[in-house]
Formats: sequence, C-alpha cells, structure tokens
Amino acid sequence: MFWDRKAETMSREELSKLQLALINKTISKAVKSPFYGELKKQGKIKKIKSLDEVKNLPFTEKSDLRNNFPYGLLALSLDKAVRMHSSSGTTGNPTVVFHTKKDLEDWAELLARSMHMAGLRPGHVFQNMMGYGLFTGGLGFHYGAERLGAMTIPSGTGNSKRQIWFLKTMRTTAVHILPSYALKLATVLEEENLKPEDLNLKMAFIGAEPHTEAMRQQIEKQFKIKAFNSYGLSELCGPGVAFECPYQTGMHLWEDHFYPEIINPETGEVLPDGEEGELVMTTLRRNAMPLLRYRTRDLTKIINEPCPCGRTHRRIARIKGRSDDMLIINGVNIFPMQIEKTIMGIPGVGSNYLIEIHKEDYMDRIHMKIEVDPEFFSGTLEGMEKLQKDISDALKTELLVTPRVYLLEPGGIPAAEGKAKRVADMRSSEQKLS
Ligand code: DLL
Repeated sequence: MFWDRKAETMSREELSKLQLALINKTISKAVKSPFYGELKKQGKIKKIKSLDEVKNLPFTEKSDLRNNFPYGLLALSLDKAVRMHSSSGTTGNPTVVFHTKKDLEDWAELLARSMHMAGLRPGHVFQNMMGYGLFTGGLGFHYGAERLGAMTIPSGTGNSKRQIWFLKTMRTTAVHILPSYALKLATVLEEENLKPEDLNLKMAFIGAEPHTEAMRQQIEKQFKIKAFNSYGLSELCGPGVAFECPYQTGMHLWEDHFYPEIINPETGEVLPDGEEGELVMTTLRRNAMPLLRYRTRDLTKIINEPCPCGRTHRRIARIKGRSDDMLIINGVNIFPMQIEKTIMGIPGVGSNYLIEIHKEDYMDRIHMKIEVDPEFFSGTLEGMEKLQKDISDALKTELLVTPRVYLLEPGGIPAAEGKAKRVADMRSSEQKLS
C-alpha cells in the first residue's frame, strides 16, 4: 500500500527532527549561491536551533529569481547541474530552475510515491498528456511513472482523436491531464461515439491549474474514473510536491522534502494550521537550487487532522486562488503585465485595453479587447487587419497561447471609475457543469 512506508508514515517527532537538520543543511548549500551568499553577508541568514526560528529567515520571491536570472541562485558549479526547467508561459526573462542528477532522482521518487499512493502500479499503462519540454508536467511525471514501473506513453499535448485512439488501443489505465483538457477530451470521446466503458481507464492525475471540486467530479463522472489532484511548481521541482491519496480530502504535502508555512500575504506573519493564507515553502533536499521560504503566492490552508490512509504528512487544501495577479490559461502561467508590455510597443495600439478570459468548449481562451489609436482608427481596413494580426502574433510569441484580438474604436472600453480594470475572468460563470 505504501511506496516507501518508512518515509510516508514517519512520526511527527521524527519528521520535525529531520526537517530541522535538513533546513540547516539547505542553508549551508544555499549560501554558496551569489544571491543567498549576499544575504548571508548582510547577516540575514543564520542557522536555526528550532523550527520556530524558520520565521526569522528572509522570504524568497519570484522576482528574486527573475532579477538574478540566469545563474544567481545556482548553489553549485555548473558541471554539477544536468537539467534546466522553467515556469510555464513566458519567453521573456523566465523563472529558470536547475537540477543535479540527485535532484532529478529525488523528483522522480516523489512522483513515483505520489502516483503509487493514488493506485498506479507496474502493469498499468500510463498516458502522459502534458507538455514535454521546459514545462515540468511532462518530464516530471514521465520519469516518476518509469521509476514506479508503469508502461509510459509520452503522448504529450493536443491531438484529441489520437489521444483517444491511444486510450482505446493501448488499454490505457491512467492519464496525466490538465483538468480543463479532460473535460474537452470527454466531448471528443462522445463525438467519436465512444463510452467510458469502451476504455480501460481507471484514474487521472489532474493539476497544474486551479479547478473546483465540482470540476473533478465532472471528470470522474464523464470517464467513470477517480481523478486525483496534484500540486507543484517549477521552482520547487515541478509536480510531486503535494498529491491526493485515495481518500481525496486534501493533498499530502511531502514534508520530508519540503517545509511548508502558511502566511498572511499582507503582513508576512505565520498563521496556525487550519487558517487560510499563502503557502511558503523551504526545500529540504534540493541541491542545484535550494530555496528558503519561497513565496508560492498560492492560497490554501494546512489540514493537520490524521488521514485514514495512515500517512503522517499533513495535507493542503485545494488551491483557492493566488495572492498575486498571475493567470493560469490552460496550465500556462501568464502575468497581465506581460500582455501590457507586449501590446503597448505596437504602433496603432491606443491607451485602453481589457483582457477577458472565457471558457470555450471547456478550454480557456483569452479575448483581447484593444482600443485603437485615434489617428490609426481613421485608416484603412487593411491597416486594421494588419494591426490585428500584428497584435495576435506578438502575443502568441510572448505568451505561447493564441488570443482572439478585437479592435475597438477609441473610447470603446467603458472608462473605469478609479483604478483601471484590466482583467475580466469570466471562466467560473461559464464553466458548464451538468
Ligand atoms: O504547473 C507544475 C505542475 C505540473 C503541477 C503538472 C501539477 C501537474 P508551474 O508551471 O511552475 O508548475 O506552475 C505552478 O500552477 O504555483 C499554482 O498556481 C498552479 N498549480 C499547480 N498545480 C495546481 C493545482 C506546474 N493542483 C503554479 N491546483 C502553482 C491549482 C495549481 N493550481
């Protein structure tokens, strides 16, 4: 029933002792990087004597990773690093993360442990419908499933008919899939005149983007399977940070690899278990790029009641939202500022714009409403079409997703009272749930 009984059922005392030792080890490793080395020089990083003292360590922010791009947080020489990944969704200064061989082994181990917990076993056929490349969802699960011993199909994203063909002909038992794509795939299954009974599917691992309990249940109903929530972020390794067990009441956060805290995002104050706030994580075993008190910006709470599955690692609740303005569009992370920077450089673009996010056929779609410059607006139809295409191409290059672009006359977007409203997320009201 356990992949690693000792690690998964360690007593809380043992876990705390281990965490204290590993945090101090992480501090020794981290200060070898230029970024943390400087903080140590300033007296901001000191070894700790008890877990109570973790709160005295400084936070690390996504902006620290960006500002010290590319190698400022690398804590060892480049010849020890063997892989780079990056947070999804940007072609600008991305958040890059490095891994040693041991980091990759630990990561694969965490995913093997996670999927085993949900019920994946050798003999299963595992189809990984996630992006292979810089995004951690593809390679992360891939090596985890191979480590576990499941026959792995690296089918990647898209091409729904082919995905279904694999599901059917290979008798796939488990998939890794974005929740939004799972709902879309269910409609294609229907179009292909197939029923869940025609497949051999037993379970899905869903994550990388926010989704509701209702959406999970919809996926379970449409495929007649169990769907397990999976959480992680590139900065900590990728997926495999927290995962649901068969009881599906929150995700066990692997506390022998990460030290979690929940803070009030406004004040930075640490909150007790059970209170909702922002998840902050310290890596305990990472070597290439250890992180101290990394602000994930994800809002959740820690559930510390014992779980009937017998694992001692505390759970985190389904992610409720973010404490910053990051948008997740079909699993791709996008900041509204990236959009603004991209469009404002294009001649003909006026002063006001609105980013609308819709659900279309179960998938997320950005609608960009952009006011045209008054001078430009009196120009030709060809000129307008060219502008529309230029904006669309520039956004595609920057965001890696294709938005629909609507050009509006000057003043076409109603002026906001006070702060301009740049984002209108219509997804929750449009999510069809039958
Ligand atoms: O999305 C890693 C991942 C891949 C997780 C596959 C699960 C499955 P990033 O691209 O760095 O990494 O994006 C991380 O995605 O901070 C959350 O805001 C969001 N996120 C990830 N998993 C969940 C989830 C991957 N289960 C960011 N529920 C995180 C809600 C999630 N949000």
